[in-house]
Amino acid sequence: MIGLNMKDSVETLVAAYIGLGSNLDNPVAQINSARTAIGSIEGVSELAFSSLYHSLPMGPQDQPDYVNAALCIETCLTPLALLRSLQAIETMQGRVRKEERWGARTLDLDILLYGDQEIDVSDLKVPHTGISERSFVLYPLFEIAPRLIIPGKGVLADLVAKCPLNGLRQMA
Ligand code: ROI
Repeated sequence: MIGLNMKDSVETLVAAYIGLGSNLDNPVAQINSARTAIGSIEGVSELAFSSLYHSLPMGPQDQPDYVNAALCIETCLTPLALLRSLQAIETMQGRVRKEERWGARTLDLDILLYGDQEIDVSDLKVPHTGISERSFVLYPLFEIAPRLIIPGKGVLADLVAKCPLNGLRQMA
C-alpha cells in the first residue's frame, strides 16, 4: 500500500484483535508470516501475540488439523480498511476462496474485536460470528487479554470457562 488515504484512518488509535488460522501448506509458517505481514501494514503495530495452538477442524472433518493464534494490534485504520489489508495478506499467502463452506485454507484472518465497537455491515461482523463457541478463538484470545469484555457477549473469562477445549492444545 502506498500511503494512507484519509478515509481509511480514524483520529485515535484503537486496539483490535485478530484471529489467525491455517490448515494448509505449512500452517505454522503461514501464521508466522501473516504475523510479520500484519505488523508491516501502515497504520498497524503489534501489541501482543499468543502462542500457537493446534486444533481439530470445526466443520467438515475430511480436512487437516488447524494451527490457530490471536494477535492484538493498535491501529488507526478503520475496520473496513483493516479488513481489506487482511484480505490482501490472505490472497498473497495463496488463499483461494472456494464454494465449499468451511473448507481447508492456507490462511484465515478474522477481525475478532475492534475496540469496543459492534459492527454489522455486509462484509464485516464484529465481534466475529461464533466467537463465543470456538475454543480455537477464545483460548488464544484469553492468553493475551485475560480481562477482556466482548461487546454484546460478556466477560471473556466466563466464555472460556463455559467452552470445552475440543482437542485444542498449546504447541511447544
Ligand atoms: N477449525 C479450526 N479448528 N480452526 C479454524 O481456524 C477454523 N476456521 C474455519 C472453520 C472451517 C470453521 N474451521 C476451523 O473457518
